[in-house]
Amino acid sequence: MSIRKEWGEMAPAERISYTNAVLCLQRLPPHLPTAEYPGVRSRFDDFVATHINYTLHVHYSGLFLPWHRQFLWLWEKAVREECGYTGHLPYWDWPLWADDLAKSPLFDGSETSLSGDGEYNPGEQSISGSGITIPRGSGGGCARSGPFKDMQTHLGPFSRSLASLTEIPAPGFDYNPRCLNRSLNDWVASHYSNTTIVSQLMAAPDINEFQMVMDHWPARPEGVLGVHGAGHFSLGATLQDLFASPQDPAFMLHHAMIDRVWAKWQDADDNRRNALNGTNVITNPPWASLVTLDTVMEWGVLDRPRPIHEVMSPRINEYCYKYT
Ligand SMILES: [Cu+2]
Repeated sequence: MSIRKEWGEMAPAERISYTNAVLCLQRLPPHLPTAEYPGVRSRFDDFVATHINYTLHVHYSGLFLPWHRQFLWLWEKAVREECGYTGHLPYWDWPLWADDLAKSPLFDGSETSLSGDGEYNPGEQSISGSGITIPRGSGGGCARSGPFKDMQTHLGPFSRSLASLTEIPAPGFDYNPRCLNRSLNDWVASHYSNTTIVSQLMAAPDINEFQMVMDHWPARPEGVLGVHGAGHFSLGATLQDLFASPQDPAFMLHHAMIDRVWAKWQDADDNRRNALNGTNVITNPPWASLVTLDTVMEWGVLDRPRPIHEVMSPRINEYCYKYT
């Protein structure tokens, strides 16, 4: 049984070996063809492009939890088998650091962090939409310290508007090199990813309520960020990008926390183990098919297609992991 630990629980050397493995995936050649995917320049980008490819199916839908569970597992396998990492996937325990992200071992900008805040960008604006205004964060420019200070992101940026999207919008898979953008946002983290919200998730009586606290779909008129969105809006522009967000190395740790809470919630009651809701299309339009345990999911070049039932517990099939 492998154990996925919280970032701060890992020894400094273990953290560095993880970030070194991420940097290694950024140097390895991609499996996707660059002719068709000009922005895919590395093995790391294979994961980003795969996420872009399936974004319109695997968010705000019934595929969200199961698809990302397998995506994380494929990522963990890649850092281990292709880059020699011997640990397991770490997670970001949101409430521990929600009041002061810059002091967290994840984002303090040290060599043992995932890099910290970006340089101050006076042009960063607050974000308004769906009845909520998110004040700007404290950075807004490039991350300039820690392991990812020199990394380049290659894909995106995508527009924040989801209005009636039926195909992958511009810029698709174009090559657009930029730095890792960070803007730590304690306002988002402390309001929307605190202890109370994690307790609400764990106390959700059914999967509908669980997904509601996670993502607030359908969006509530008063404008509330689900804890999933809160993680994405806590760190800056790179992680906010619904399509290309796996370019921020914090993505996998944020989603590991989502997977952790889901797994613990599933384990708390037998009726929850195979609970699913929603469809296979973003925001669950009325014409989309409801997902079932037999709905088949895909990960492109990363994996074979799999029915949802294969991923409904961290202790079945190829899985054998748990979270601290
Ligand atoms: Cu995603």
